[in-house]
Amino acid sequence: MMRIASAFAALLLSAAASAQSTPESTIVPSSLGPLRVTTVARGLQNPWGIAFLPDGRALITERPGRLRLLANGVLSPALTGVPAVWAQGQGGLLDVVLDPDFASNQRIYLTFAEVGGDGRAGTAVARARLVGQGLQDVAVIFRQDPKLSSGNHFGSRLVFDRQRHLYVTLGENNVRITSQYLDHHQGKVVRLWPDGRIPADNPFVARTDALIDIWSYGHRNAQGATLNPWTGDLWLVEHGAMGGDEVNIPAAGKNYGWPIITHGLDYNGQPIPESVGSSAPGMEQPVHYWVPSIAPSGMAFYQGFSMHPWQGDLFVGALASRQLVRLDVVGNQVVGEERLLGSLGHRIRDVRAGPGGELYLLTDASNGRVLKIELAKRGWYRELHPAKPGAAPTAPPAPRRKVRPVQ
Ligand SMILES: [Ca+2]
Repeated sequence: MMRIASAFAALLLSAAASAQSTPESTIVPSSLGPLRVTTVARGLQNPWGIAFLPDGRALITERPGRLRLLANGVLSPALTGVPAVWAQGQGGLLDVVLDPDFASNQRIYLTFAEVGGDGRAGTAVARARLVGQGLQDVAVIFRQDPKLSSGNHFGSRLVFDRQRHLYVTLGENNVRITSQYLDHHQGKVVRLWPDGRIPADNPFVARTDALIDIWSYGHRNAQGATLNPWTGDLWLVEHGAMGGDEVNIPAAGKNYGWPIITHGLDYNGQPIPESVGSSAPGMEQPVHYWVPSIAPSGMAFYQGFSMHPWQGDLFVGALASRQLVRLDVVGNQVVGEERLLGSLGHRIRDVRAGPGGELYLLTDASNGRVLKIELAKRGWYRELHPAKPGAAPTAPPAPRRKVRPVQ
């Protein structure tokens, strides 16, 4: 019996090894040349965030509450020390990012849904040190207050800027009007120091009627955010209801309008009850929006090889439309849009730039995957110098229009 069991185990191991040594790869078209899509790993349960370590390994969250390491196509068991999460609906273990000084302090940051005494949940942020196969010195540095979610709209992406402010996107917990309440964390972006302290130059620090960690408000549910590497500005994508998904560049103290203004409708096809239309004084317009909805999630600017055809482009993962969206960006404007990977049918949860100038995606499924995306034709740009990781670019990408203009 033991012999059969070990033979079976050996067979499994050999099957796993062969799966790793011959990763599944496919070619799909794009306006900038064919793309190679490679499955780097599979078997992840609703993976949500991926963060690359300096040594090339990657941390990946799974929404039920596991954090795993990916090394050479092999997933580790769940790391120890991860905070307990409320894995209901859209809640669970969500984003992961590294500290800007990870190489010296081994710190990472996680967002997760945390339940309160009345059974409602909110977004929380923990930081910890990654030591071997576990987390140590785990501390919760932020809690959404109050907790209003019964399973919807947690946000929640984490982004560091160049001054080491930590931005956290917070969903409105599906309680629409709270996005406009400055004494609520719902529908906000907050700006913190890495230990949870509040920067003295946050926009509402002088207000007695506002939470002073708020950076911007009037957001619905921002499940994607990233730093524009050329401007240093935070960019985010947020879900609309029926239409009206938005790209915004949240500025200090500004109101992005939800639910008072929106380019979409409620799910029943009627106007959002609180809405006055698509614009109003004192409320910011998105830099780009989608009708019908694509359900945007993770996003990343491409900053790889300096002359790469993707350089300066913004990639957005879409859940509902099951695509990778490439946006042509000039300055703070979106001037073109291309839909990619639609033939593969994956809900795309996260998009990150990888260490070798590729894009990495997470697919949202019970058997979720890590996909690597690259231009299939290895052309002249490969000869050029790659950008140094973390280095400030010397010049913004030249303005250009590569695909059809946005209507
Ligand atoms: Ca808006």
